[in-house]
Amino acid sequence: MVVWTDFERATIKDIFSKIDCESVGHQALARCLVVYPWTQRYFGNFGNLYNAAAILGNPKVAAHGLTVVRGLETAVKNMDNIKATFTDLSVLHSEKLRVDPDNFRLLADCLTIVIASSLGASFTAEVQGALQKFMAVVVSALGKQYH
Ligand code: HEG
Repeated sequence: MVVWTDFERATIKDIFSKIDCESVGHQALARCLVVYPWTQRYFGNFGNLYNAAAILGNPKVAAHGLTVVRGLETAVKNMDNIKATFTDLSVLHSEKLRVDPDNFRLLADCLTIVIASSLGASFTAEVQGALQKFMAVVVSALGKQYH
């Protein structure tokens, strides 16, 4: 089981209470699709992903970005049980969506970058440490049902 310090718990809750979930999700998913273009293959039904402007302007990317952040919020509410919380989501990504689990880290990094730029100076090294630990646990949990 993951052990969280009081600082880490408080920091993660604080980050998710402060960020604009819609904007962070949208920007992060758009970045993922631009920076790592092979991730576009899972979103064949999203329509126009032709270039960075099209990706950013695509309402399905915005909507799905919010869905991803809502998923993270579920993990924030269940910090002592993230693996179990994400069992079904991991099965879905593995068996139905067939997402290569290496991609979880790439999206997690994009989320971290967007959150960092939205928090500005308050995104200290210690805050980054807490967020990256949280993302690592999420990435691990999402990859747990792959076999
Ligand atoms: Mg995934 C669906 C969360 C990474 C591709 N993703 C979903 C859903 C959630 C979610 C909550 C909706 C599940 C449902 O309908 O029951 N995804 C989620 C998280 C992360 C992640 C928290 C990592 C931080 N997803 C991820 C990555 C890819 C991907 C890296 C592909 C590169 N997700 C994907 C696709 C769908 C979901 C294709 C279905 C989208 C749709 O058809 O609307």
